[in-house]
Amino acid sequence: MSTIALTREISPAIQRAELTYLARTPIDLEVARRQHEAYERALEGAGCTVQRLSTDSTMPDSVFVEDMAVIFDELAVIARPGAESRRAEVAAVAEAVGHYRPVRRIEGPATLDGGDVLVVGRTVFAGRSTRTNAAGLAQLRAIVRPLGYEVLATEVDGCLHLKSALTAIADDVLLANRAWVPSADLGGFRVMDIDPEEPFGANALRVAGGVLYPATFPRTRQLIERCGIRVVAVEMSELAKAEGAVTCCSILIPT
Ligand code: CIR
Repeated sequence: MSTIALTREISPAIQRAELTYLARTPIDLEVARRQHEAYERALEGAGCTVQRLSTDSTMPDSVFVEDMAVIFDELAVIARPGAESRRAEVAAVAEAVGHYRPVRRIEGPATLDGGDVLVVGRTVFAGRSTRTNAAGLAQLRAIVRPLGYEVLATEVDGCLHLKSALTAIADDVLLANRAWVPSADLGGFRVMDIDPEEPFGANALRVAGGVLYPATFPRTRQLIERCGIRVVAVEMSELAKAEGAVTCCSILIPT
């Protein structure tokens, strides 16, 4: 089995990226591009084949490709981003994903961002956030429940997306900042809590043999490693200024 990692160029307009919880600070485009390339190399190092989509200045947030689609074994759900400024990003991602999976779409007025959906085996954690509304969750559930997925919906409170607060680091282990998903039903999963000094540390990207993880959270990194999980550290400091993290910058498609 091989995995396609769909990525997307950083827009020259990244300075105009959507911000919800952070104040705007200048992003060094060259540094951001270098970090993004290193991220792509790390994905290749983990055995993925990177397929990078192009962008333009009408799509400031296009690098955060994860928000456009959610991949299941059987199909892909094409999102309808909660931020109107991001809706132009959908078309090219849907087209690319359509080469690998049949696609189903979230239809307006429902909204859903891919960053609010975490698939772990047959369990789907789905967050209601400033981007994903109840209708979006209902459409997602209607698409995947007949396929045998259990959807556990939760409120996201205090961060942008569900995956800012919750990701998987192994088949049966979640990494969490529970302060941002206080009412979440975490199923029967083991939960590793982030180090309290690193509130943004719950976003890890699972790839073959380990996780890609931001270099900026050494305390949580140690906790993950103590669990016997291999961590490949990546620099995400520039894209973090646009509220991006490691899962946001790719869509992984097992083929
Ligand atoms: C946004 O606000 O949509 C972007 N500036 C950041 C998106 C990050 N995506 C993610 O967490 N999945």
